[in-house]
Amino acid sequence: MDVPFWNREIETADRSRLETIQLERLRETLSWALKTPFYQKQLRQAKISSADDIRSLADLRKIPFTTKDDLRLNFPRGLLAVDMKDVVRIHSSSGTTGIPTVIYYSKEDINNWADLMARSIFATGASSADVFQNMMTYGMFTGGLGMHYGAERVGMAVIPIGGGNTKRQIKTMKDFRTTVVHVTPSYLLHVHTKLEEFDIKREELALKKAFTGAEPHSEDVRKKIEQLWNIDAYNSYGLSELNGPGVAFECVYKNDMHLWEDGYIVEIIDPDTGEPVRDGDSGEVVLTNLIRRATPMLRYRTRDLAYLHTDPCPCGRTHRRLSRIMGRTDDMLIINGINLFPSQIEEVVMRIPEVATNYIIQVEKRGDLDHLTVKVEIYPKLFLGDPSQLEALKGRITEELRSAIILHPSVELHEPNSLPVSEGKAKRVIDLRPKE
Ligand code: DLL
Repeated sequence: MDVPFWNREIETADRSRLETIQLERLRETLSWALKTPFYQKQLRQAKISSADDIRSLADLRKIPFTTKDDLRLNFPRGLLAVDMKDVVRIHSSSGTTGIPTVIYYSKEDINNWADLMARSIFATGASSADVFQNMMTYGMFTGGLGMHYGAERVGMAVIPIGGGNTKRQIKTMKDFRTTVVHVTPSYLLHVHTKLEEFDIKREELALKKAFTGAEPHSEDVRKKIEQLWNIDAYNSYGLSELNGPGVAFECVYKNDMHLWEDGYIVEIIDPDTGEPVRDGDSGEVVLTNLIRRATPMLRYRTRDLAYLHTDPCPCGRTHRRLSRIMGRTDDMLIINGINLFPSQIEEVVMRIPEVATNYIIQVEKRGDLDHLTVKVEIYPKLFLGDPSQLEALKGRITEELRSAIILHPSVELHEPNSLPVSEGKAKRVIDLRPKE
């Protein structure tokens, strides 16, 4: 397989070289962090007063974790390390609690981020020959502008269409002969259901690749996207606190995401104890940003659950690969005392060939007990057949769910496009239980 590199030297650097770079950049990041009110206090408590207190990568563990609450409590300038005149971009998110977080970027920070993005794009084999439709929301969300700058750096023809307006998305794909899209997986599946309605056939489009990310999705969702669209889909991971997209990205081999270790230090910890897990075990992803000056980020607890591959990738890149995100420490549902991650349900339903592209998980109280309902869309032709077949399908889905998750859910079958859909990140779980 042809393995393209944006920066071969750094992407294939051996471990000791990468670690040397990491230590040097960690020390720099620490000195920038010490310019912020938040880290001054945080590091003083940990008895760290200068970069000299970090002599090896093992010393990273002396540094306390940073959490989303720290960012919220120190809004708006508690983590700002440079003068406002050196800031060229601000991204902010409001999140579910309504208390915002903010990330500032200097010119150099944007430059570094664009480079990581360009490297990620190149790793998939995309290039300046591609027409790139950026279907992620622009604005404060980092998925739009973050990817945009990387795509321009690669020299792609960028269409900054942003999220939503499905008809326009499809028409634009056709008019400009789009070859690569950047989109949430759930929205890309939804767009496929609309091709017929807008009278456009897949063969009229030039689409070859999709960069999918910003929300959890299983390997079966990737397969569904690839089969329905007849394209290659590459998983892309990132979060606003660590720039945005471009933290980890799949290469042409599509066997999980290279995490750019000259830009970030990754740790996998046990979320309960904060201690590192054994090599290859899963746990919470903790990230330190090595190349951002305006808002340094040390040991950020992402709440995302994943593991690191320990075996090398055939592409020759030495940067370790992060698995698919299996869930978040804060999206676990407790149903009648049983722990359940929404991804466990997705894995079951998306494997069933009759299931189409969308599903919803609903939890409610019935008397004293929690009740789980899984609503799935199925392909329309199934509604035309014998109703007993629908009953049989429902029974099969219920049975497969029951054996995978122990709980006994109700299953509802719905027609395509009847369940709510989002043009950005999907909202899969509706929890109607009263808040305690
Ligand atoms: O979602 C940044 C991004 C944009 C990544 C475009 C990829 C593509 P936030 O809005 O801060 O930033 O949300 C970050 O989304 O902590 C994960 O829980 C989830 N997430 C992001 N990418 C993936 C992925 C952007 N590939 C949060 N798989 C993260 C699973 C993902 N979850």
